[in-house]
Amino acid sequence: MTLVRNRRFAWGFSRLAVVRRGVLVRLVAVGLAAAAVAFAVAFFVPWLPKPASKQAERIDFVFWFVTGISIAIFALVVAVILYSVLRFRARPDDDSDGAPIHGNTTLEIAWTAVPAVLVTAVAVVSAVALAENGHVPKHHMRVNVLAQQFAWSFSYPKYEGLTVSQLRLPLGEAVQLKMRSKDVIHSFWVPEFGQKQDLVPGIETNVVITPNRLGTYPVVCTELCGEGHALMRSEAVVMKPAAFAAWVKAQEKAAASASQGAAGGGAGLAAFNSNGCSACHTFKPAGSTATTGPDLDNLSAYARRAGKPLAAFVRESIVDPNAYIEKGYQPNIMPSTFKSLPKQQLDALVQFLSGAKK
Ligand code: HEC
Ligand SMILES: [Cu+2]
Repeated sequence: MTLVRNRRFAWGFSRLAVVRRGVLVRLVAVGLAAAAVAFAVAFFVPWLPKPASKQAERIDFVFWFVTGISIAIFALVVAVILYSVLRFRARPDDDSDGAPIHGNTTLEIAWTAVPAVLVTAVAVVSAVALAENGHVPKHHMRVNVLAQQFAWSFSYPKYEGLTVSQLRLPLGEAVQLKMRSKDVIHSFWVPEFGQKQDLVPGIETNVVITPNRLGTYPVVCTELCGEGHALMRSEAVVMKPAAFAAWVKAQEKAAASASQGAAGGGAGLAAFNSNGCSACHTFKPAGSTATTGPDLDNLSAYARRAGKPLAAFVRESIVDPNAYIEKGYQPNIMPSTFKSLPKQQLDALVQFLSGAKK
């Protein structure tokens, strides 16, 4: 049994021009109800994180622009369908054919032209947002991002290559991230910043972020990059400019005092940070607190358990991470690429890790 007689349906709309006021009122009422439901679903469910950058706000604007148009069209379609299904359905005793009609040219022109205008508007708004987001302001800070299985490191050329495993940014200042990958394709994503950008071996990609909300946000690798992909996380901390400056000072001071302390400390600390070790390991002398790998403050205990002298154990753990696996940790998470580090860096690392403790 068909509920709607097609021809009756079309016939009904061919008379839209002369619809009675009562019909129009009902159509509008159903449309408004549908729009209200769609709006509630779009607006009251937190689909998107609260933006924390100018770029994310532009992306959000495009999103709401498209959503608004979609809600209006959804409401129109629901109103017309519901009304037609009820008003033009065949009565149980009605076996007659619908009236023969031949479409409606005005309607056809309208439902072709209106979507064309809307789609063009969406394209223009998106293109403008994309262009603005890609623009690098003249006054900006540069941060070099290095991705490797499975860690991030961030270095600040402006502060003599200060390298850390947690991205810290001053509020309100445009930052250009210049991104490189050491091994496979990774992808940089901070949901609150809106953008995603792949890091592809052999080329440099970049993204501009102008943070405009204080807070700590997750940095996520959003490209399946190997066994430790899910652990390839860090944090982006947006700080007040004064707090950021103080943080930079403190980092520089820590680096300076480390280089005066244990022999090789400066070089060791630099290697520890620039190779992403601090992204996975807690190690007090480096001020790192990551927990993907074992706490390196307890290295002597691990070495005893492995039955090896401390320095030899540390060296082996770096060049051949799977040789000894600490209980509670998995193999193949720590990168196996460090065996090709320059000898100087390797020596500095071993000294930094084994010399800094008793
Ligand atoms: C992606 C995370 C990650 C990175 C980056 C990383 N490690 Fe590790 N590391 C681990 C994990 C997980 C283990 C434990 C499993 C194992 O031994 O492979 C580990 C183990 C170790 C151990 C041995 C500790 C023990 O008890 O097994 C040392 C020493 C070490 N790492 C030093 C470093 C140094 C130095 C760097 C930088 C050059 C570094 N790690 C980079 C994750 C990482
Ligand atoms: Cu990755």
